[in-house]
Amino acid sequence: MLDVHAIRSLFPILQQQVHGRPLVYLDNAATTQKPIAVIERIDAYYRTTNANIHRGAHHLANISTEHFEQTREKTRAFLNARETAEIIFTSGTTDSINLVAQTWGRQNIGAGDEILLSMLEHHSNIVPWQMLAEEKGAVIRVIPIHDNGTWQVESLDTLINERTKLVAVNHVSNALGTINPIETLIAKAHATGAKVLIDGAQSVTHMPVDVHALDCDFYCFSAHKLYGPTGVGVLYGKRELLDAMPPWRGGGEMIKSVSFEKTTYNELPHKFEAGTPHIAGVIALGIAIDFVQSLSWSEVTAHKQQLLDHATALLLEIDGVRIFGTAPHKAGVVSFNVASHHPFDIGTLLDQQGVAVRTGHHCTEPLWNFYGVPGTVRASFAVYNTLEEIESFITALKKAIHLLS
Ligand code: C6P
Repeated sequence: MLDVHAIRSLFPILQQQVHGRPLVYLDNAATTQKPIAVIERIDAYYRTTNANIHRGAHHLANISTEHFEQTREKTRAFLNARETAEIIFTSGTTDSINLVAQTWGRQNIGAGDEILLSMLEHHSNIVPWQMLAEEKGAVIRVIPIHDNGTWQVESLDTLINERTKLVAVNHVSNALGTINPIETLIAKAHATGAKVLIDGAQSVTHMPVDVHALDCDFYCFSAHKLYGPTGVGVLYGKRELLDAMPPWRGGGEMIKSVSFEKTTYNELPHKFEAGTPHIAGVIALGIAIDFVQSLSWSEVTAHKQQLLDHATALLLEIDGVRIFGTAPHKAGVVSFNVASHHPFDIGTLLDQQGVAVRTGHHCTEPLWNFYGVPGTVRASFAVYNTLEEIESFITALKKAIHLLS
């Protein structure tokens, strides 16, 4: 089994008290905490090798470039992409999705074409497509869900048709934790020639991802949900698609040559990486990937399942609790409301007892419109959470309910 206490000792932030109580951090779907090795790598970069990459002919620039490119190779291996040219560094999942919408999307989506999303999408995987659809006269369609928060898979046969140009869905729902059957969807989409973008923001910490085996066309994630720094994201794309896509942001690094008459563009992946990137952040993502790879996936998923099962069982013992998202396959997320208490009130009272959760719509407003509630309280788990923390959370929740009643 996972040595959770050894893992916890690697995360300095977890050792502190909040409002006089030991911190119980259950807001991991929003962002995970960072192991000391990630924090120290950022510090070491600025202390010893800070220099702009890919341009200097000097020692520090060469070392920084080498370390930056090492993370690209680690990311390639982590996702099992075929080549490093298929790994683009962005500022996060949101940025990765916008990149695809503004390049592949503007090039390939026209009037009357359909973009298929699901009811479970984060705003980051809705709004960029709406903006594109508005500009092009394209149509957004939505995979409906059952009450338990799973896709109505049978609807895919009619929703995916010859007008569907793109299907863009998340692998794991941030709001409910549902693990979606993307393999089935990818096969159906490809059968009609549609491309598939997977929003992997919540999946890369939960399970091994093999983009080659999945055969998805694009896969996006954020470093900060994978124990890495904020401000760094990844876009994986199949080389043939990335090669055919026009660049998006113009500037340094993404060009081969510039004159006032004509500019030619750089090779992949640099074509999509205009300007100075978050060099320290990308290098530290490499350390975050090392951390995740040092753990056993089967132990990580088993541990998170245990946390989820324990939290779910204890929540269901409390009068008035309604859990949203009861899919048979879930990642470590539990979203709930208690009677008519406002989620924000519950969250505030939990915070006062040192328990950090997220409250509100979790950037999935259409989903809460489906359930007819404005939002929920959401607890989300990471490898460093313990069963004792789940119990502290439930004790604090009971106290909060008592104070509100
Ligand atoms: N979800 C949450 O609390 P960025 O902000 O670009 O790193 O990630 C956006 C994003 C996209 N898709 C999914 C499925 C996500 O969960 C998120 C981020 C956080 O649920 C912050 S809103």
